Amino acid sequence: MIRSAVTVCLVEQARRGPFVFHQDLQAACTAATHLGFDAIELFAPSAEHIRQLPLRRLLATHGLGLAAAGTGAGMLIHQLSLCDADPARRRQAEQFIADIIDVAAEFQAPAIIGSMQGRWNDQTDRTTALSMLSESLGRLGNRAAQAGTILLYEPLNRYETNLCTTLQQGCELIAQCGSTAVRLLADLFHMNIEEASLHSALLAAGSAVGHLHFVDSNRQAAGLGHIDFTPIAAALKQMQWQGYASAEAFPLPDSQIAAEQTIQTWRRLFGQSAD
Ligand code: LER
Ligand code: MN
Repeated sequence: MIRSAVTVCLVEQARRGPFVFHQDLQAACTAATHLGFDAIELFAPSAEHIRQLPLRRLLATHGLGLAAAGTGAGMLIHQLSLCDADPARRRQAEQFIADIIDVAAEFQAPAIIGSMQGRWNDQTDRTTALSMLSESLGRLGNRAAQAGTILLYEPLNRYETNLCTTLQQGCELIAQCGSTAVRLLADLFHMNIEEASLHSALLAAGSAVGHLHFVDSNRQAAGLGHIDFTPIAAALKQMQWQGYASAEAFPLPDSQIAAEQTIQTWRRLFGQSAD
């Protein structure tokens, strides 16, 4: 079953970021549940912040799950990354993510490593950066497995990372990281920039795909850009893929309309009547 999710951002520094709902968790849960989403995906400042939220109560009263928790605030607020040249900063980056893995696991949800992967640069060459990232993915994946969940690794487009930009590169990285609990997050916005064919890339990655950022070519809600979702949905059905299609889109023209547009497209593609 392909379930629907919608992003909620509680990070002040990401107020203009590609998240459907911003700042007000309760209002976001109310809107998500009214529209029929299965879950929310949370982008929060830290694990400690998540622990202080009334998250369990809000999810329970709205009948929602937690699809995943982002870790990008570590980069955005603290400029941490898993391939920092400074070993102490790398340890801090890993700890920041480990804490989010632990709290997300309490909700049976995975953490996402996207921007926290970092970039290679003058201090850290590409091979060294990739091996640092791979070692961290191995340790963090094992931690996720111990906590009863998986870890999501997200290839990003070339303007956001210079490490892995395609699902194929992501597959190679996670295959040699030393943990079997790491899966790929396939973000259709990044894939639209980097992949020759979105549906072929998904089919080739197969069971390595653990989560989808369900969004259009222009980072707006699915249906508001030029991605052809029909072959993507067919590929996911052919793969018998199970997971969340989570809307990581700008709140354009506003949060409510972006959420409505997403769920309409999700229903057309994955709703029961679409089978
Ligand atoms: C940012 O472009 C993005 O896709 C996030 O999910 C990465 O942290
Ligand atoms: Mn994404």
